[in-house]
Amino acid sequence: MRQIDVIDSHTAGEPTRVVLSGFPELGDGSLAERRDRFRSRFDRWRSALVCEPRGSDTLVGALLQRPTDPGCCTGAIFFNNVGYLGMCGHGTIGVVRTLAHLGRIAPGGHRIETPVGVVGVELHADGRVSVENVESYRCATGVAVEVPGYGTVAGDVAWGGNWFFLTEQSPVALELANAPALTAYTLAIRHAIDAAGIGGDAGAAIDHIEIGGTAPDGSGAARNFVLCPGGAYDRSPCGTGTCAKLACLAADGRLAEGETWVQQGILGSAFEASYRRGGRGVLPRVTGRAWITARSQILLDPEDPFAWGVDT
Ligand code: PYC
Repeated sequence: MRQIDVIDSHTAGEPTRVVLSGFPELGDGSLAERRDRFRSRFDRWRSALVCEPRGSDTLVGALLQRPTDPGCCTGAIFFNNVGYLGMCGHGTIGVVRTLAHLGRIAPGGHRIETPVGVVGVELHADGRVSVENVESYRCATGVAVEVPGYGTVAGDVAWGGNWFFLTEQSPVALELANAPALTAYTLAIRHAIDAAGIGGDAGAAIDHIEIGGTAPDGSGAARNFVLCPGGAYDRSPCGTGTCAKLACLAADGRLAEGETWVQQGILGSAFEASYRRGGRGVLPRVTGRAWITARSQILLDPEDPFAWGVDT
């Protein structure tokens, strides 16, 4: 049987599975090249690691890699139930917490290489983790799309390490009880923007839909609902989605450089975020916390008909 060593954690409720060893060698080259090799030659390992029966639609995998940049403590390739992510904010916080759990890093600043660039991270003495993400920016504003059953929905297209369509229109309150309705709505938006040919830079597919609003408790706190590429909603406030949101807030003059933005997700758990100005957009910093939930060995039994995962 093949054995793969993993550590599971959750960041603000959203799970991450860090793959430590037992994965096939992806060779040299940039993290983007190795991500492409992972996709073309070893994709069934992705589904074995994060899909049922060992995982779920919400689980994000993080495959640790030798960095090409000697200043980085590790490289990481993020993947989910349907494919690969450029960056993953909650996943990066999970990776840092995992490396700390293993005694591989101490509190302080570190760097992690991803397929979309190097990100800075800081492990705080109290266990919180800050991520200094790749530059995030808005590439289109006031994009209107006809969404069958919902009418015209207007929003922005922004990059936060993944591509997002962000709208502040929601048919229901942003609360967990409405997750099925919010999922149906955001899926309908995604189909509509695909059908309308709306994309990010160079027509890149927009695979995350983010609704921004306020918490239903009357506090006025910012809350979001984020649909992930595989149809599940992010249980956390979505790190890259928070960065895309910062880029839009900055572009609209609604958040000043250095000001703190507290972003709740649909569970009510929160990230704290701020930005510095970048060349095209903003250089975001997002802080959150992850907890280790399991250390285990994934076993791939050649006799098991579902050894390589089930695409539900
Ligand atoms: O935290 O960036 C994030 C993320 C992306 C998809 C799920 N979580």
